[in-house]
Amino acid sequence: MPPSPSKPVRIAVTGAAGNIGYALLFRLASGALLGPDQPLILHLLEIPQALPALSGVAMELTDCAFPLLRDLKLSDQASQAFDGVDYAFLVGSRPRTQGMERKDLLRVNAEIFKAQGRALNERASRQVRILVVGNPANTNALIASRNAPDLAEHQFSSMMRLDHNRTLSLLSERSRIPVADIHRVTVWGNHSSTQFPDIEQALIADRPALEQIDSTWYHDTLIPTVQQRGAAIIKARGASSAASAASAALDHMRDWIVGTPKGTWTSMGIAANGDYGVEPGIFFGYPVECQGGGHQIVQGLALSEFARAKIALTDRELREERDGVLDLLPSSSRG
Ligand code: NAX
Repeated sequence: MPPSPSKPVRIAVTGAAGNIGYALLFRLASGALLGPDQPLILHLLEIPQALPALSGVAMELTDCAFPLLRDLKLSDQASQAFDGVDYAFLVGSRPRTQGMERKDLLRVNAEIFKAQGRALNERASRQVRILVVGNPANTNALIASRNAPDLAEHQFSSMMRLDHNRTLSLLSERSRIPVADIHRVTVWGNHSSTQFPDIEQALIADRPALEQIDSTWYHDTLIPTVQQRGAAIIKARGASSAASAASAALDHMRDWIVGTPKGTWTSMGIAANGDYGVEPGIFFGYPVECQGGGHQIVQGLALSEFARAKIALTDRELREERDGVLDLLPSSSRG
């Protein structure tokens, strides 16, 4: 018997004509997120100037004749693009241009994510899951979430998974143990150079990582390499990491939907509730277990003084980012 046709799910991608969009859309349409039996409709949002480029991407998607791809909707209006969507990848954002201060970048993007939060609140499925990739991702997620009072805070997340995957991969290279046998890595805090890739709880082939990895390499090589990896890729490639970011976005969303394997966890930016001394409300990279479509912070980890200091540093940066956009943050009371 052929599988019974299931209802298509609706997936929004913003910044769909950009680099990450180009790496993400074809994998989504081929079933990389929800498997080979789940049809989907892609809702693609761009700014008006990028609609011609987006129509080219749409032609290519059509030319792939993906059996799962039932429809494509292109728009420059967030309210149209988010209509009824079950999943939203918020990738599009304004890049930093020459002479632009970091705080100006924060402000222009804050306005974008305020408007998109409102549109998601009005138009998305009530069960929508939202992943913010566009930088500054953690604070953009905070803004979108606070401007969507009818959706729950836990429906929003920001991407730390690229940093998490980079950490796994460096550990694998160093220990010569496959990535699949490395567990309990965490990237805490902001997706920025203050992030803290933490291997103090990690297991490599079921044994503590710190018994196998020397602490000098951990402190002086692994941490700065992960923190600076984005810049290193731009320098080498002349363009930012797009394929690995798209892959990480799929990993993030898939774990959220399907669950993290038993005995391990992933890193996700989620609204802090004070756990591990982090300022409540800010979106912070935490060790997270996903189950039954939800996520929760891993509890009870014993943190070293070194880890606490690193977490405090990235927490401080996120508070400062939040303080720069306070006027765009309605109170957190939700409907
Ligand atoms: P691109 O500049 O190639 O693409 C961005 C696209 O977003 C453009 O096509 C632009 O027209 C569109 N856009 C701008 N404003 C928009 C709006 N209001 N609504 C809809 N679309 C809009 O950048 P790309 O390399 O794709 O990166 C996208 C974002 O991901 C950047 O902010 C980047 O910094 C961020 N990243 C985040 C990562 C993370 O781990 N959280 C890692 C990768 C990446 O650096």
